[in-house]
Amino acid sequence: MRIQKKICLLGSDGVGKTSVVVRFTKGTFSNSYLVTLGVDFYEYTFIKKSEKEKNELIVQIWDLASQKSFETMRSQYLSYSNFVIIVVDYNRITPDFIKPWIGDIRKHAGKDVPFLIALNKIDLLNSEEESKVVKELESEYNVKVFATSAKTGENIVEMFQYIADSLW
Ligand SMILES: Nc1nc2c(ncn2[C@@H]2O[C@H](COP(=O)(O)OP(=O)(O)OP(=O)(O)O)[C@@H](O)[C@H]2O)c(=O)[nH]1
Ligand SMILES: [Mg+2]
Repeated sequence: MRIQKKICLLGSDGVGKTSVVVRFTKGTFSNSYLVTLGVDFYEYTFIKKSEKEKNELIVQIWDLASQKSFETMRSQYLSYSNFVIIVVDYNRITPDFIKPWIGDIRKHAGKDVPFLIALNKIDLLNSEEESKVVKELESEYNVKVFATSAKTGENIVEMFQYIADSLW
């Protein structure tokens, strides 16, 4: 069996959307910042083998630009998503950096489309603070939160694996 699913990455400028998906699909990280214009596409295949068969889950990952000027384009790209990741920079966790994206998911992807928060750049935070912030966000938005670092790779594979498990 082969199935194909679509995941979108949303979030404010410079939070690390591209870095997260590049870390996952290519295993690399760059300190330099290159703004995403429009959308970038990535693909990854998850394989699950049983005695009888080999199953493949092909995920298309859409890395959506954050700028206001791409709003119309972004809203169209969000449709038919099976899962959305909102990437948040741990330095900027006020509702302004989260709520509008949840609104966009509900409006353009669909009201039942699942999403989670990647609390990124966690390499710059100590672990005590990390678990406190994760708990606060989880209870405030009633959503699963992964503390990630595209730089060190922390929780990147775990997060995509969690999503894949929910999509099979
Ligand atoms: N320390 C640290 N820096 C990160 C991490 N993720 C991304 N960065 C840095 O943050 C900057 C922005 O990263 P991008 O991945 O380009 O951000 P983006 O969300 O794709 O930005 P836009 O395309 O403009 O929306 C770059 O300089 C990255 O190197 C991380 O986990 N830790
Ligand atoms: Mg980008």
